[in-house]
Amino acid sequence: MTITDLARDTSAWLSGELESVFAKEQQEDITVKAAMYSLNAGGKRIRPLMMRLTALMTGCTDSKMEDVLYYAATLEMIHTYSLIHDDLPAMDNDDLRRGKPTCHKVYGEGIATLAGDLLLNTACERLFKAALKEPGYLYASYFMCKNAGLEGMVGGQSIDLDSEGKTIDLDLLYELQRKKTGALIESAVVTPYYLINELNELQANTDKTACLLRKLAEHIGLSFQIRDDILDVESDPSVLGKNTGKDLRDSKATFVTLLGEDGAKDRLSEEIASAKTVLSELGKMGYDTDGYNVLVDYLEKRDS
Ligand code: GRG
Repeated sequence: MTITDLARDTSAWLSGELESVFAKEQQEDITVKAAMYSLNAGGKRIRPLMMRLTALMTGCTDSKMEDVLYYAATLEMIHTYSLIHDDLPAMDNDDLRRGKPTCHKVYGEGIATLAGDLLLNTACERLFKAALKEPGYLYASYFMCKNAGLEGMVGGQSIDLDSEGKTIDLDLLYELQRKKTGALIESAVVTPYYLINELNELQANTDKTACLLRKLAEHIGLSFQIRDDILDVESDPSVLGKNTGKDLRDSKATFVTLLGEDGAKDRLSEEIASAKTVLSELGKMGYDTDGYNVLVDYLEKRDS
């Protein structure tokens, strides 16, 4: 099994669900067109890939797998909304995303703002709908919403914007990244297990596998972000599908600006090693961790 196999299988698994998040008759609406433009513009689909891996690793049945797919598409909608808004002139002001012109470059700022709103709102509708149909999914739906909000991605972005041009310390950088990037990755790694076992909050906080999955998510999230910071200084836009050198341009604090390139690479190696230690603990519990080991190896070296 290689990362290419995993990415191909995930993309095939996800594509039909993503095409149908808006009904045919809704697809005439300009905001829906803009949302679908960004949703289907490609992207690594790394969060859905993690959701599939957790589901397969923790013994998902076929019928539950359909629900994991529904939640995977929903998380990809939340992620895509964040990218559309992040690219707006009022935030990062970017014209290239996923190798294509950004949403506002194609549809204008107003429609792009609405497209992001629509993706987030529709994602929340889907989470409510799933929990109405299956009350055992209520905590999983709540968890995914919460991780997108102030305790998660929005909170991280808020610290990020507030820190531009300022000197921040490593502790604040960790908090920023844990929220901005780590929270959605935690949703990806953990939610399938909550769904499969229909866990409530107390069970989610005490179950041994759930605790290990959250630990794994933390190390994967940091590995992902540190590599992202390294790629911003080392990569080429044609490979990365987005512009590079932005962190320096915007005077952003990153693992590279605070630790230097070598220091960031050392931190990345430590996070990868910690992720592997958690995987070996999961392995000792009888879980097949091969897929996650392939993913973690990829995160250390990914070039896009
Ligand atoms: C607007 C609330 C709000 C949040 C924006 C996503 C985000 C928060 C900012 C984007 C800037 C950035 C570099 C974030 C950290 C890493 C990250 C999330 C990169 C993009 O995710 P990938 O690499 O993208 O998974 P693809 O296109 O492959 O899906």
